[in-house]
Amino acid sequence: MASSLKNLSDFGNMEIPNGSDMKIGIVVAQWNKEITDALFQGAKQTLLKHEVKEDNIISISVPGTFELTLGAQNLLEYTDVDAVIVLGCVIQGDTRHFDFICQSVTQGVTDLNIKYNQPVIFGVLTTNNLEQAQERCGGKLGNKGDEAAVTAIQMVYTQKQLRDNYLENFPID
Ligand code: DLZ
Repeated sequence: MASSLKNLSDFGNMEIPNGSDMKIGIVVAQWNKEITDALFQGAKQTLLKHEVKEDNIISISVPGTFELTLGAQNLLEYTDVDAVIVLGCVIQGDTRHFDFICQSVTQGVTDLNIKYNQPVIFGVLTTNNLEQAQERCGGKLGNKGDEAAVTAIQMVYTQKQLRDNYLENFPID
């Protein structure tokens, strides 16, 4: 679990499916913009690397991490994306705001996965300080945007496989 042991951009020997037939939405929070811009660049470059077409990457921005859930819901509701990645960065402060935002977005994203039966990928950094966030958006611990992009591709692939195989074996008249 501890990300200090893992580089977020290192996928080892993992087989990563080809994304050329996938459409992916990305919602980016504008709070801590220096960090979330870097997360976005990581996610986008990783999607392109795995052959998701640039025209099939649809991105929108929202004010803060709290708004990521509604941003993702809007993409699921009004576009034909196969998956949505939410990118944000919440840094622990002196008050309990951190806890409420983290709790809200975690539950919100979980609920969307179930409600839409589509992958909504959690690319939110929740750190004690700015330095920890910098390490995880392209620093020495990799980029959580890369990890989120690979996760999106894997989840879309798995879901397509299940749908295609099910229809092949149990065709609907
Ligand atoms: C208000 C707030 C605070 C204190 N901290 C963060 C943060 O570290 N990261 C982040 O993405 N957003 C923060 N916000 C803004 C909230 O997410 C939200 O945009 C506002 O509360 C308005 O709903």
